[in-house]
Parts: sequence; C-alpha cells; structure tokens
Amino acid sequence: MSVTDGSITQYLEQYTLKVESALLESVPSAWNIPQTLREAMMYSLMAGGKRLRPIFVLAAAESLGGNPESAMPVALAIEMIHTYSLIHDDLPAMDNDDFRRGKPTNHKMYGEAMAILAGDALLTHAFFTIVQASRAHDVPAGVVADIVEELARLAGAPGMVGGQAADMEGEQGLTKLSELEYIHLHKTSDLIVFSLKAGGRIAGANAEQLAALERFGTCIGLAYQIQDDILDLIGDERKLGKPVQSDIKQQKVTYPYFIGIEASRAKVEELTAEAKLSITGAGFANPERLLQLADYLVKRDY
Ligand code: GRG
Repeated sequence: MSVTDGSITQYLEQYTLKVESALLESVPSAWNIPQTLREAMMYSLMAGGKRLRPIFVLAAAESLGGNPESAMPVALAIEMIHTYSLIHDDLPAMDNDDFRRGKPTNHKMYGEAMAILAGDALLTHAFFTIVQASRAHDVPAGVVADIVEELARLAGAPGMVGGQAADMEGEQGLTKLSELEYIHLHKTSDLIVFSLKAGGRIAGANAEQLAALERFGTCIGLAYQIQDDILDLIGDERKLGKPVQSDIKQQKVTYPYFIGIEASRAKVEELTAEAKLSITGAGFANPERLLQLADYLVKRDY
C-alpha cells in the first residue's frame, strides 16, 4: 500500500484516507460494548484531525524500505492515544473547551463521565490493537514488546502525561524557557518520536537508525510546537487588528514570549534543518517522504 508518487499533499491525503478507513473498523463490531460508549469513542476518533502521528508511523516504515501495511496497527494505536489525550484535555477539569476541530467536544456531546470513559477505552484499546493486529501481520513478538514498552513510557508519566502535568502546574507562571521546552518536548515530541521509532522498528531499523528517528522526531515535534505558538500569536494579533509585533516579547507564555517572534522563527528553521540532517547518511532506503514532511510542517500556516 505504499504511496510512492505524487506531491507531499497528495501523499498526506491518500494516507489520511487509508488511516481513516482503518480507524472506522478498529473497534470490533462483534464486541458487546454499551452503545453510548462505542459512539463516544468513535465520535472523537472520526472527528477529523491531520492524522500526523499515524502518517509518521507509515512514513518511517517506508523510509526504511518496509511495508507500511504491517505498521498500520501501530498507526491506529497512536491515533487512539492522541484522541484520548485530546478528549481528556478538553474536560472541565483541564482546559474546559466546548469545541475541538470545529465540533462540540466529547463531554459536550456525551457528558463528562462518558467522555472520561471514552478516553480510558481508547487508551487501553491502543495496546490491544498493537498486540492483536501486529500478530496478524507477523511482526516479531520481540519487536511488539519493544513498541509496547516505548508507548507506555512516551505516552505515560515520563512522556505525554508528564508534559501535561507540567503544563498545568506551569499555569501558575513559567519563568524559564527550559520549563516551556520540557512541556513541548513531552506533550508534543514524545508521541511523534514514538510514531517514527515504532514505524522504524517494524521495518527492521538498526540502533543507529532508531537514534536518527528519535532525533528527527524530537526536533520536528519541538519545531511543530514553536510554529504553533507563532501561528497562535499571529492569529491573536490579527484578531485584535494589530500589526504583528516582531520584536516585542509577548504576554502569553509561549516560545515567542521568551525569545521574540523572529528568533522563534529562526529556531523552527534550525530545528527542521537538524531533523533533516539526522536522517541523512544513516542508511535509510527512502528518506524522501520524511524530509518532505519536515519541510511541510514548518511551512504550514494553519
Ligand atoms: C490529557 C494526558 C493528557 C494529555 C493532553 C494532547 C494534549 C495532552 C493536549 C492538547 C493541547 C496541545 C496543544 C497539545 C500539544 C500536542 C498537540 C500539538 C496537539 C494537537 O495535535 P495536532 O495538531 O491535532 O496533530 P489534530 O487535531 O490535527 O489531530
């Protein structure tokens, strides 16, 4: 199922379709699940989104000459984890958001208790999906164990959940750029690093290639988040009808707050270059799509 031809936009569109049709089938219809819970899980799982993390899994497998089909279960699993994190992040106890991706949030549709359960169910179903479906694709048991171990770490307390906890505590006031970087690296980079390394592991990556994918993911995740901070700031200033203040430190405690908007832009460029360099020369069979993805994410304006 490799998508070898076409622009990066076509590549993203085609893989998005493949991921979405597999996600639709990802919770067995034969399972006896309370109807509202099933609906709440599927509501957020199928609510759009860029499907970046699953595409990173598939692209990493391809970059090493592997068959992305075998990596699809892990691609679905990481989207389930990402979706659970968004459902919980939107809850009144956390960000208290009414809308996500232009639609009412899960708890606005199904109530808080059911939204918590839908998140819990997606988190646990991710592990089921990796183990069960990888078996069907003959992924070696040792590789599956390494993937499960890494997912538990990078999505858990030393990873995304830790990043979220630091973010919540930081609402009282971040004083150092290193504190903000900790949040970005764990809330954003860790799931991207997982996605790339898991795709790589399925395609038989060696230690040097796994380290290269880890570096690529760390840099891309941070660049993506800084870009998000920049777009957020530009959006806010446009909404207020103000010209973008490139030299003044901004009020919201984001990357531009600490180093200004121009230095933030330069940091995004620097991280992207470092990401691309890390996978050049590590013996990747087809690194082109990963290189294109790196550029695409920096140039985005949404
Ligand atoms: C509740 C344990 C727990 C974690 C929540 C994901 C998250 C952690 C919070 C959401 C807020 C946020 C800005 C997180 C940083 C990660 C990030 C960039 C999320 C958005 O990912 P995209 O842009 O979203 O891939 P789509 O909608 O395209 O899937």
